[in-house]
Amino acid sequence: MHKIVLLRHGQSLWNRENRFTGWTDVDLTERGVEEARAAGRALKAQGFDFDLAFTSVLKRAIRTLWLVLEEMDRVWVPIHNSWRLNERHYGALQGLNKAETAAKYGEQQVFLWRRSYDMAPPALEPSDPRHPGNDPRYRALRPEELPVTESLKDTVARCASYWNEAIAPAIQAGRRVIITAHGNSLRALVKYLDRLSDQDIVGLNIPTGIPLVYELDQDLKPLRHYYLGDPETVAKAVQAVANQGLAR
Ligand code: DG2
Repeated sequence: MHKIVLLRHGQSLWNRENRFTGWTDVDLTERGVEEARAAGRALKAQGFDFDLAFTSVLKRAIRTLWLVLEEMDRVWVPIHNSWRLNERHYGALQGLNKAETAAKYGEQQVFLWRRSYDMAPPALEPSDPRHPGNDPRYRALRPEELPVTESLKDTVARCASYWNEAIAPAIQAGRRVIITAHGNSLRALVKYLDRLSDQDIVGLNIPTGIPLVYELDQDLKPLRHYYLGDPETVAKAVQAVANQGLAR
C-alpha cells in the first residue's frame, strides 16, 4: 500500500482578496504561512515522512512546500517543480474579484467558469501582458503548450500526463511523495485518480492548507482518502471555497 499527500497551498494574497488567480504568481498571506506550517506540524505529528516532493512553478505552492518541509526538519527532500502542476489558467478572468464578477455576469455564469468540466473562461489576447509567453519561467515550452485559458478538462490532461510520467513511477519505486499544488490542479488529479465523472467533479472543492491523504494499492488505484483535520473545520473550509463565487 502506498500513501501520498496532496496539499493545496496556504491562503494566498488573491485568495484573501477573492480574485481569480490562475497562473498569476502571488505569494502567501501571513495566515497562509501559518496554514502551511500547521500542515507540516500535523503531518509530522501523524508520523508522515517524505522522500520526494512535487510542486508547481508558482510561489504560493512552492513556499507552502518549503514551510511544510521546514516544520518536518526535511528541507533536504528533493523537489521537482513542473508547470504541469500549476493552477488552471483562468484566462482573462485572472485578477478579477469573484464576487464582483458574479454580480456583473451572474452567479450561474461564474459557477460555470469555476466548476464546469469543459468550459474555459474567455482567453487572454496574445498582446496581453499577462500572456505566459512574456514570463521567463515558461521559456522552454513550445508556443502551442502555453495556455491562454483552460477548462478543467485541459488541466486534467496536463496533470494526468505529469502523474504518469513523473509521479507514478516514483511512487511505484517506493518513494513517499507529497504534492503541493492548487485548488484546480488538485481537483484535476483527484478526478483522474478517483475516475470521477464529469458531473461528480463539479461539486468538489479543496480548501487551502489541509493535507489530503490518499492511500493507493500497488497499481496506484485509490483505496481511501481523508483530510488530516477536524471534519467540521474541513467541511466549513470546503463550503467557504464554494461560496467564493457568490455575488454576496
Ligand atoms: C484559485 C482557485 O486557485 O480558484 O486560481 O483563483 O488554488 O491557486 O488559489 P489557487 C484561483 P477557484 O477555482 O476555487 O475559484
